[in-house]
Amino acid sequence: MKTKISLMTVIMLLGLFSFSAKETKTEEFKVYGNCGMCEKRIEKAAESVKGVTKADWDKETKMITVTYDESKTDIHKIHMAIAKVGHDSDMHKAANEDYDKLHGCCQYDRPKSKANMNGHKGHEKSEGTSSKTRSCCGKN
Ligand SMILES: [Cu+2]
Repeated sequence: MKTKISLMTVIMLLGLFSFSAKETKTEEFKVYGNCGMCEKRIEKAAESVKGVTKADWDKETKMITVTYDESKTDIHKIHMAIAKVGHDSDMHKAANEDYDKLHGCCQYDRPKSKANMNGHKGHEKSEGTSSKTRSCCGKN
């Protein structure tokens, strides 16, 4: 009887242990960009954050899926790292100067932001059809 109880305790402890050791989290959010070059840049930025084990951006849906260790980083740091290389996410906007540093064709239409956009008409919403993907960076 006694051995049975302690065995159960061990099993329960093991279960608890493996559960708490697994603090990885997967999240998906929007990151603005255009092409394959953007994809590499965005994923590299996300993966450069300590604790991120996987980052995968889709240029069609503009969604990034990141897997990270919650005990080492948080989602804000990932958004910030991406913004730092010039890409807006739905949480953090890139600085104008970082955006300007992007390769010409990577200068995606920014989500409606403050003033200084160069009067580009007709591209307000890119939601819906994905026909607007530019292909100036070659192999797509
Ligand atoms: Cu690009």
